[in-house]
Amino acid sequence: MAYTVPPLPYPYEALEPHIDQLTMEIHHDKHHQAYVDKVNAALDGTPLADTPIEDVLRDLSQVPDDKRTAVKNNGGGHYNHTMFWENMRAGGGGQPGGELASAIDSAFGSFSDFQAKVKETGVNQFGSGWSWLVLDGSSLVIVGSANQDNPISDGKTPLLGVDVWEHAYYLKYQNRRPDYIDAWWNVVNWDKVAERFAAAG
Ligand code: MN3
Repeated sequence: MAYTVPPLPYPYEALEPHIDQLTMEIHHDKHHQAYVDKVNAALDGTPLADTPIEDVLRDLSQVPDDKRTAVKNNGGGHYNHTMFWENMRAGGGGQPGGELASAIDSAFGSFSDFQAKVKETGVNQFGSGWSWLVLDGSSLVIVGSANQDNPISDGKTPLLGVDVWEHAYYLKYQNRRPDYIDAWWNVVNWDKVAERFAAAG
């Protein structure tokens, strides 16, 4: 079964005014679709074509040499964006509760220190990439990644990722990546992040 772009779990305009409708349309329908088409083309006819994408990315050494870069980039793009859509919602934002909140406080000092570190990592990511909250063993850490690399390929479990590619914000924020990240906190679906945290623990 080839991979497919999952439908957005909310309307394109649902994240306004923080993420504009046109950005969501292009990002979901064009960018994500292109990653899916390209990873499908790369894996077509290989034994990995029926493997869940997270299992492929967890061990890229299983991918034939001549396809590995295409799969890392486009399979990563598929996985990262699937997570990204799920980790946002209309009327999101605020702060997490429960065990995730306590874990963030003990790892980073406070929720605002956590936010500052995610932002710093995203702002300082040179070129295209992501800023991630991940579980590394039992520790919460923040890491950046270039392009569509995903921490899952380094043995970590991603819980939350901010897409800092220009295509994620340029129409509305132009060069102002810091402003985009500030606004992005208003659409985070903390229930979903808590679910990932609970499943990984
Ligand atoms: Mn993107």
